[in-house]
Amino acid sequence: MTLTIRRVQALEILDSRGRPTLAVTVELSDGTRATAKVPSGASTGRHEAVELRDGDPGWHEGQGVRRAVASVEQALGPAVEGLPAEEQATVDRRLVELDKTADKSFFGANAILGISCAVARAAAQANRLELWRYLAGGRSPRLPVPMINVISGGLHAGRAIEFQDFMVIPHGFSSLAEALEAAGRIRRLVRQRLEALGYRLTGIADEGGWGPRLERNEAAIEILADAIARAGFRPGEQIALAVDVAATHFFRDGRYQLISENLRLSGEAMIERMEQWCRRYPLVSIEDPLAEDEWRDWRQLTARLGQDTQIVGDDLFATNLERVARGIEEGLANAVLVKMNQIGTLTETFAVVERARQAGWRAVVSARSGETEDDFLADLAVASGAGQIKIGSLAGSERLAKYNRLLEIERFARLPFDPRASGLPLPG
Ligand code: 2PG
Ligand code: MG
Repeated sequence: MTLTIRRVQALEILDSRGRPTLAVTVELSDGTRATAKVPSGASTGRHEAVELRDGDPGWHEGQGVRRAVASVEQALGPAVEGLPAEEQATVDRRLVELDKTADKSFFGANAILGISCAVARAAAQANRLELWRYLAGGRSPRLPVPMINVISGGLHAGRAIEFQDFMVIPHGFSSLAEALEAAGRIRRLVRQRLEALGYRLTGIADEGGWGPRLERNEAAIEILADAIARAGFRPGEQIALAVDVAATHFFRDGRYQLISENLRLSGEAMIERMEQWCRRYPLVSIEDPLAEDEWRDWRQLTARLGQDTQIVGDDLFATNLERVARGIEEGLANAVLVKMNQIGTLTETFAVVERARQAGWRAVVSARSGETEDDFLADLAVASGAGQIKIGSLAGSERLAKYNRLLEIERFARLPFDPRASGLPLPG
């Protein structure tokens, strides 16, 4: 008997920043019920699908999502009721068609994504399949290597420094459990080092990293490289470095405004800085080193660094298939960051990973800076076979839920931890 969608409900809940987001619950014809919770970014790109907020100043300062909740229950939900739950593409297409806009601004990508994910989870549950296995279908699942945030700046840390994420990639380990243990050690050593240098750490940044007010952006990467050495690893050999510059968010009037360093850099100067960092440090992945619409500079940077370094487009592509396709044609990068809520449905998210793969590009499945305890992302990363995941730091239940889910998948599904399969330019 075909499993159909019987009912869709939604609820306004709070995310890791204490801001409203949606939880969507789907009930199927066999009585199965499943819920998905929607993430939310801070450093959002201009080309992302629209996250609908109420704008009512009397409720969460305009950040409420009660209109999106109403859309789910009164328009989108009823329109997918009766559809076959196992036909994700059909359900997603119906949602996209109903919205009619290119950027999902009518009903909101947050409302649409909640339904898309909850339907998948319910269908997996009804089939008694692990979510990653259900989502994988005919794809080859893969345990991803994590990029783990240790130091934060930009919009996630009160703009103490401008570059947003300084991360470690623990790749020289035979299991994810060992890789996480090593990253945890680095995180603690970095804290000790920062305190020894006189920085007072009174809290953590939005993704669980430390957010010290360093005097230069490069200091963050120096401190990371130093901690890796102190932990007894040869930098690069077992643990490599990655950054998310998130450059769009400090680009004004044609210049990258580094207030912490009292500098206003041109695109060319940013490219030179990245080149220098690649020479000095075991930096293997650079995300959004340039602003989202500076295509000429992106092409330049990729031509100069792309051979040995992963160049990831986040705000640049916004998980949008058309933008990724143009980026591939024009050689703007060599990897894509994949965030479900930048585009709004599971089907479109998988299409982006697939397009990247066809082009020989890499893909990094990523959380948002505003997250919930939902661990869907871990299953998505495994199912997509992307090979890389970015969740944030080893702190906060909204991050740990996903790391812990990956540990569970590693242990019980016996998927091997094989960082080489990620396509990352790793040494050796
Ligand atoms: C990013 C993400 C996660 P946000 O820029 O890659 O680090 O941040 O969710 O704020 O866009
Ligand atoms: Mg980013």
